[in-house]
Amino acid sequence: MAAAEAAWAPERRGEEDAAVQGARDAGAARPAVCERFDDLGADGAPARLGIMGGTFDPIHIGHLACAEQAREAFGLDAVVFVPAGSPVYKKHQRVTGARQRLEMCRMAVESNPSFDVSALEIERGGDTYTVDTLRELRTHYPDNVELFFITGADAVANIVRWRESHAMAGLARFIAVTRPGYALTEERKRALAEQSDFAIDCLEVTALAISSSDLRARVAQGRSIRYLTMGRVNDYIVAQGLYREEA
Ligand code: DND
Repeated sequence: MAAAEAAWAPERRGEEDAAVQGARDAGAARPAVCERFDDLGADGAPARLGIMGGTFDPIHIGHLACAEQAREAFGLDAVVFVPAGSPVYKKHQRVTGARQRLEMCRMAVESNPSFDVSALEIERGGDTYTVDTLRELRTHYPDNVELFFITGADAVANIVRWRESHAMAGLARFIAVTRPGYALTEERKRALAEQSDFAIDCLEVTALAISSSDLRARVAQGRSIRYLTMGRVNDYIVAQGLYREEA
């Protein structure tokens, strides 16, 4: 499939984020982002990096398939999964420890040479906001690397309420993937375009009606989640006794 070309608002490209510029001017050290793709774009050639943010509690094949299909459709050179350290919007619910979620992500992506995992949101500490992550990535990678934040259509519908959403709009392009139960209707696409200055590209991916909450519930009920996530992740969940006591 040809790389999807999107309606990226060109006027935003040249808009420099003050925090990114400040960090670059100060010669901020480039903290490592991930193992496989830290040097992406270092040769000066144009490159595209996908960023798959999530709580990943636990990661499952719905996440992996949507990242893979976004990679293919948008000609992304790599996709980095970034598990949230402390998702602010999930404070009212129990979230598995960051290190365990990170470990599961690593196990899930290991067989795909185009995928990697970054611990930057976990290592940053404090509440996790996507704008901080995008600024870190924008500071780390040279301008010839274009950033694409991949998100489900359900999450993207609220994106204007995310912290500093206006700044986020200038830091990356956004890929909204369809998710069962949340169709990207023309009306919704129009509403998104009208209420924000984001460059949001919609992508229809294979419908997989899988969610982390469903996986947790299954484990708590003693049911199998084999094939709903990668084999090693399944084994890890069993070995660590995760999700057994989920309500
Ligand atoms: P979730 O907790 O919804 O992720 O977080 C998604 C991202 O939004 C994270 O990077 C958050 O830090 C960020 N966020 C949310 C709210 C506020 C702010 C930031 C802020 O900065 O203010 P999940 O682990 O539940 O899922 C990961 C992604 O995968 C989501 O985009 C979800 O919609 C998508 N997804 C599927 N897509 C297609 N088919 C399926 C899917 N299951 C999950 N079956």
